[in-house]
Amino acid sequence: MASTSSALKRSDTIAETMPDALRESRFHMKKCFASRTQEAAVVPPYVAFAVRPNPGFSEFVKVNADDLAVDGISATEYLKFKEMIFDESWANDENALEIDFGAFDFSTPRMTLPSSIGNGLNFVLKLISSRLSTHASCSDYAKPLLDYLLPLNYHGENLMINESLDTVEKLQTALIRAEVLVSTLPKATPFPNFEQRFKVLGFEKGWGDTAERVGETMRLLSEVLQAPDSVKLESLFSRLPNTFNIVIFSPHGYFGQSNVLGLPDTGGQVVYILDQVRALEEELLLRIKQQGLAVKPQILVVTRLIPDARGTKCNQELEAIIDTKHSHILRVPFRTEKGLLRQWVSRFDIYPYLETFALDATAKILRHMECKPDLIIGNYSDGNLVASLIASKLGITQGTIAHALEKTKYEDSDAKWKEFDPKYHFSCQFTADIISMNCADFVITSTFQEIAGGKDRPGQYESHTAFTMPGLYRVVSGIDVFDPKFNIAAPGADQSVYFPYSEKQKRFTKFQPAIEELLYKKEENDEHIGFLADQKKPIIFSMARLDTVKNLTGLVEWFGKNKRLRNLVNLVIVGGFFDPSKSKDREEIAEIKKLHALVQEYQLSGQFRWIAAQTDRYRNGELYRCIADTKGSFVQPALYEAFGLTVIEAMNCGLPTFATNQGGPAEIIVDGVSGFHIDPNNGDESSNKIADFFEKCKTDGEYWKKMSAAGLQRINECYTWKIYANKVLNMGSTYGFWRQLRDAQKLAKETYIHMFYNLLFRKLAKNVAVPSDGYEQPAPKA
Ligand code: UDP
Ligand code: LCN
Repeated sequence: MASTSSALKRSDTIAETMPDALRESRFHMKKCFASRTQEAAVVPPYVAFAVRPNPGFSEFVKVNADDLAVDGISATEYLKFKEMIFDESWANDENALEIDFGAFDFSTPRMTLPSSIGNGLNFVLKLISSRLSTHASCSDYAKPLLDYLLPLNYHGENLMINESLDTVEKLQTALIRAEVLVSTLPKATPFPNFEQRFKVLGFEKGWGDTAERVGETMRLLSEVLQAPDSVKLESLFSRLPNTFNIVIFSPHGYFGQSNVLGLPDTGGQVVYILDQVRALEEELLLRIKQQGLAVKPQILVVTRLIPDARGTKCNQELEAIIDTKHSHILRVPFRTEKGLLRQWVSRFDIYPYLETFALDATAKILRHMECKPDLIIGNYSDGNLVASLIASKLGITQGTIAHALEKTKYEDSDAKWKEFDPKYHFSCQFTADIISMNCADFVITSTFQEIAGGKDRPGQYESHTAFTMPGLYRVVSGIDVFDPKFNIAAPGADQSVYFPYSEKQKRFTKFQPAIEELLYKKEENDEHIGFLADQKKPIIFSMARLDTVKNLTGLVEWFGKNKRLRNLVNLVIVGGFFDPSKSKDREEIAEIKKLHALVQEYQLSGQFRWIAAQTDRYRNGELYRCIADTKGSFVQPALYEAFGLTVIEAMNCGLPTFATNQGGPAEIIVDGVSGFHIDPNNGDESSNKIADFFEKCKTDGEYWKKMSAAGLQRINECYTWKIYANKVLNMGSTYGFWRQLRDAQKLAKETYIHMFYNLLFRKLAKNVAVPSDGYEQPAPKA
């Protein structure tokens, strides 16, 4: 725990200040414990505290109840106190298995400023420039960069430089000559016109499509070779022709393009991955064109093939991704010795299949792409594990994404793992998570809080810093949130679907009659119940899966209770089914029943419309805009939301948005500037905040438009897929070089991880039951 120990060295550590404070002021101590203490383990005569003075920092102290002596303790000591409560003999076992990934990172410089968390790329670029300058006195200071450029190729054809430029000096001299040549040409001269003259100097394709672009790229490289700096390095890495083929793993759920949203384990992650692919392909095509190459990029989303596909296309092996030219979904079935599994399996039960899936997927990917991918990205625990296995086997740069890690969702999910394991198999999942976090060259996150949390709540990654599963293993250093592998690249919303209500000529008018019915038709049917008597009122709107955490029932209750709000607006929600017997999900059934009860209790008839879950994103886009036409707003009331795609969809459509202050939306929206935060645990305050807004809109004719425009401005500045794709491709390129610079260290860590995987994960995965029937035999090989 490199970061934590550096935090402990500060002169105002809790351990140092607490004894005085205890003596002097009970008030201050109470305040300290109440606001900063995450956990306390009482093992008389000690009380051990895990204290979190700031996001990303933790300290551990023990207080002796007899004499109030306070001592700082290590993570190991603290975790042992905690274990005493759950499994005393394990806590006292001198040989209990302890995992310390940090031990392999001692030579990796760490960031120290909390404000740098999530901006690892920037830091790594600085590290690379200092590495490349350290040996500036000797001639081969930039050798690692040359060694990286020399093998660049596409299907065996050299790119950028050929083997004649095998020393840095030769490269520098040739660059000067080539720059002179290029400077004599008109800027727009196409590369093929001077390709032959370039070849003679040792240069190949890939520098640019025109003389101007080629000249710029050469100048960048010359400047980096002379004196590297992080800005020039980033520009250079964004131009290198090193990424053409990308594989994204997302095995769980129903991964498809239609009729899948709302099926078990299938939500915003699928929307995210598909939009991500479109954005990455667009950016790749642009980069390839600017590199002057005629290469077809390929992006494959590799998921599970489900023979019992429930009316989806999840039983198709290959499916082209809509609105892309070269990207596909490749589905690979789960295979056991009994055959190919036909049915869907929950993401919690998925672990026994992943190793064989990774093997089979590798063969299919290599056959489909006819080469190794350049970049592998995993999604969620299962996808990340598979990505790690394949990336380390093939030696490929790896990024991971985890939209919502499970560990923080359940209290004491680590210490009580034995209780949870029969249903959730957290022993497998948390093991898979720390394996892939440590394997990954870079981690893509959507928000800062996902990494390091907020004032009161630890981040999803932060919760893997030190934890214990008594009887299994104790992690004293799982991941460090100051590791420069962490990057924030927030997703966007597809702007060809979610665009402002005011762009009249683009509006999907064909949906408007159906939407008019959806919102206002008095008769109830399978798609909508309830009705809106006063159609002139603005609508407050929400759309989500009908999970407890999404809190749609909370919103309905707030509305029901707030007369002022009910007088100002109507409420429309989209989610779930109306008939609880149609659902198989316990949580959803409870929410459906609760919604019906709330409609009765608060007599919402005439002011509330409930629309069933929707699957057509084009119609949904127009629905958001129709709500904007009523001068309404979007409300996202979740108890916790990891990111919140609906928030940015609504803001893209120009809907002023109120969203939960618990999780990602608190970062997406600047409260009172580009929308509003609401507290899901304080319904009265939240519903009054919404009512205040609509009252103000009545007196200030411009207020609604002002907030709508401010939301859009926020989106265009920070939350677009273009920004995302650019960042992620720069990560792939830069971390690809960085891993090469740290080859020996990476190998040592990989060996440790491999041992951990082999000795532990495989055994745990074997303990997860697989269905006894429901298999089919694979087709004989052609
Ligand atoms: N969505 C939908 N129909 C519904 C409910 C949600 O198409 O009935 C879409 C919504 O537009 C968004 C995604 O599902 O694109 C939900 O993503 P979000 O990040 O808000 O939540 P998640 O479901 O991933 O927790
Ligand atoms: C999963 C979630 O729970 C949402 O908060 C995210 O918006 C979605 O994935 C996409 O990242």
